[in-house]
Amino acid sequence: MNIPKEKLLEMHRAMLDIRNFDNKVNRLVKKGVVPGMTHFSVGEEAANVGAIAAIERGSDLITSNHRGHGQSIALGIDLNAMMAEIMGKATGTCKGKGGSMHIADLDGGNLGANGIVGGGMGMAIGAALTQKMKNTGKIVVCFFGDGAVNEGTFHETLNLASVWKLPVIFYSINNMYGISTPIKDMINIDYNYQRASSYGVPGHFIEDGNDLMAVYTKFEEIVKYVREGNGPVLVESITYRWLGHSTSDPGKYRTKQEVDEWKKKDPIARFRDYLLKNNLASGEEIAKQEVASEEAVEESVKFALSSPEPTLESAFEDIYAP
Ligand SMILES: Cc1ncc(C[n+]2csc(CCOP(=O)(O)OP(=O)(O)O)c2C)c(N)n1
Ligand SMILES: [Mg+2]
Repeated sequence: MNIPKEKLLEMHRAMLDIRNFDNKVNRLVKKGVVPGMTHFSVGEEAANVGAIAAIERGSDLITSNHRGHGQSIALGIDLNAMMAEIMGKATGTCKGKGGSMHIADLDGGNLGANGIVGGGMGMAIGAALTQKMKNTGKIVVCFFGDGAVNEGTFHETLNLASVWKLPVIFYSINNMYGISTPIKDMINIDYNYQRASSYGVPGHFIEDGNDLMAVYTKFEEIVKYVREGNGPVLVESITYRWLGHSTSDPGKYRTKQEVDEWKKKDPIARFRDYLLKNNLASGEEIAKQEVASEEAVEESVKFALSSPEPTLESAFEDIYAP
């Protein structure tokens, strides 16, 4: 594999930022500094970063779901503005009116996170139709969880995207639970990607979604296929969330042993070992990134804490499109 070193380190850094950022937000929620519900991407870093590293950042588009921190960071959002948004500050990406579940970054190609399970799918195919009609050459990646595949919109949008041959990748990050319900109790097939054939689209499976290189190489292949105008693809990767569904989850539906087993498959440690073993980066370079990432997250907290609250009048702004 011939991936420039700069790109490898960029992916490593993005995974570190996701982990450090979300662990920090988790601590801030517990301290009462962050209001509202938050859903974390810790443990799912490779499944997010590998996919986004294969698209054209700043040009291609994504939609995401309630667990969107990982995608936003992988796409290169400004961490200060993201932390401010999560704290409801005026300097946030949505001027503090969206919070964790509605992070959007239109300049970066992030059409927005979404609190409605399956809610990003209609947006994704609408955006994909625009790209096709305007011949922009851009593609859309629609991120969702394993729990979203039994929503009606999954079937409707996959079908329509297939019929209209839209440039969209439907990407199911399968962390094996929808809140407390195991996926095996929700579907009577082994995996979600197997549904692709019902809609006449190719289905792809990434068995080890904690292997960054496996996710990235599979996505490179899929992105090329979709960009060439061949229509949509459904892809699924298997990973695991280390933390609760949200900050209010006591986690009684799974054992500590199961969580510990998955922690041994840590996507960041594995990629670090891969870089070192193959002489693709030095220990010093990696350590430097680890420190820089922690500093950037601390900086984002300082920025957010010292930012102003939105004014009362701003509640009436940005409601209608000009
Ligand atoms: C339409 C709708 N139904 C139910 C919910 C409540 N809900 C929030 S997250 C979630 C589970 C989603 O599971 P999954 O898609 O696997 O994503 P994960 O949280 O595992 O990343 C549910 C049922 C909702 N937000 N929207
Ligand atoms: Mg899930």
